[in-house]
Amino acid sequence: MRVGNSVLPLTSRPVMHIDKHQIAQHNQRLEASHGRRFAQLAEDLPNVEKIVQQLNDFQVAIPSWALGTGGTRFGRFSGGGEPRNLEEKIADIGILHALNRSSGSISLHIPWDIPEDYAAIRTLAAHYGLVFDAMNSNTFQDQSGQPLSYKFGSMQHVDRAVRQQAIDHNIDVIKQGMELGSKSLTVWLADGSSFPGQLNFRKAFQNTLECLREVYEALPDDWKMFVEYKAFEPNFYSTTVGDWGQSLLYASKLGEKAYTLVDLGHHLPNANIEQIVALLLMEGKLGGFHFNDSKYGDDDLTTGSIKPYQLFLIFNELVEGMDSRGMDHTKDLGWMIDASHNLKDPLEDLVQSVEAILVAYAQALLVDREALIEAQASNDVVQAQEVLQHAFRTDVRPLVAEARKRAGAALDPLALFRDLDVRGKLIKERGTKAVATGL
Ligand code: RM4
Ligand code: MN
Ligand code: MN
Repeated sequence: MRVGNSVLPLTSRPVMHIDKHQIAQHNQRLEASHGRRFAQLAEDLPNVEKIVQQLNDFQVAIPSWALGTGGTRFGRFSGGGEPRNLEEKIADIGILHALNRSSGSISLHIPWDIPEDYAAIRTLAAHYGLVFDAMNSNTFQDQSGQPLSYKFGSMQHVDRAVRQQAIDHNIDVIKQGMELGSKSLTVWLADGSSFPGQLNFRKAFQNTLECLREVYEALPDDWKMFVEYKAFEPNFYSTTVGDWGQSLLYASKLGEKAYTLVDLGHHLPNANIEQIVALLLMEGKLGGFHFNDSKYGDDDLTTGSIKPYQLFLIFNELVEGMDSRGMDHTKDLGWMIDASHNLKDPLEDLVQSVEAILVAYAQALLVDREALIEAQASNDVVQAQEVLQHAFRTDVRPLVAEARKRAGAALDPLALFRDLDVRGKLIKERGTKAVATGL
């Protein structure tokens, strides 16, 4: 339920905010023990300054639909104090960014968060040091007042009029993004079929390609289009952009502004995601990344909560692949968290996800590349494993904390979030019944 969308007048701007003074006080309390742990680690790392700088620069976008309680089709258990509109979502990400200085952008889902006053929204975001990351279109739900239904798909649909509606929506999302300073569009299609025979696969593909082409044509020159794939759900027999091969096929046919987007939860069990990432990077076709973790499918759990080693292995390929192409780690790929917070406080969950991402990134930066190349060249399987696991088993948390400290963020964001009783204050401000738009 959306409760108004206008920019808050100054008098009713959020009272909950974290100031520099509170962060400095918190850091002072932890400084002695942090300093010891960091110094000890730094002693063994000749390139520690570079790594801390890289961690400092790394930013992960937060989706506007991740600030409220997530639900399943069986229920939703809100913890209260959820952001009631786009302004409050921006304020929440502002809190997160103040705590960690690594969440400096927001990714909008249209029509869950339609900005009414672009200039005011941009100003508000800038006030928190935030910019607008990828725009996300939504043709997987019917909206009230929408003339045609997406029940049987959007871009794949047998009816040209439905396809046109999906094209128009995506072009509208691009226009909104241009107003906000975004530079990319993520298209995730729920299109597919749930029963054999329901769909002509070839026609579904061709219809989808034709629609994506029209959207692609509307893309400004300095924009990217991310084609996100997903193995199943909501359709259970076939998905029209079902895996990285299909996504790559669309992206290749569309042109150089189109890329594949990898969402960690969108693979069949045991898929070797690190290999997928390596090959997409090799082809210059990896564009964006959605972080989450899972045990079974698109579980959307906290990043790094189930398979931290896999996350490290993926980052290992990302770093290796980006470096081999001379890519900028912070700018050349779109990084975003795409999780759902069913049990945890969404902000605490996001703090944990960002931390897990930075830890895996730091571990990947520690990998002794020369030793690994040498082990590979001599088929020394044992040594290759040693090299990787040495990095993985290094406790890099002091590096991540040091990067945060230098950026003016909290040494321990979660502890500070709790010490300041951020959620309690948000509940006081917004009430226990506040509901955020999203899934
Ligand atoms: C999908 C996919 C998309 C996200 C939606 C909400 O499973 O991950 O990226 O926009 O969920
Ligand atoms: Mn996703
Ligand atoms: Mn997903």
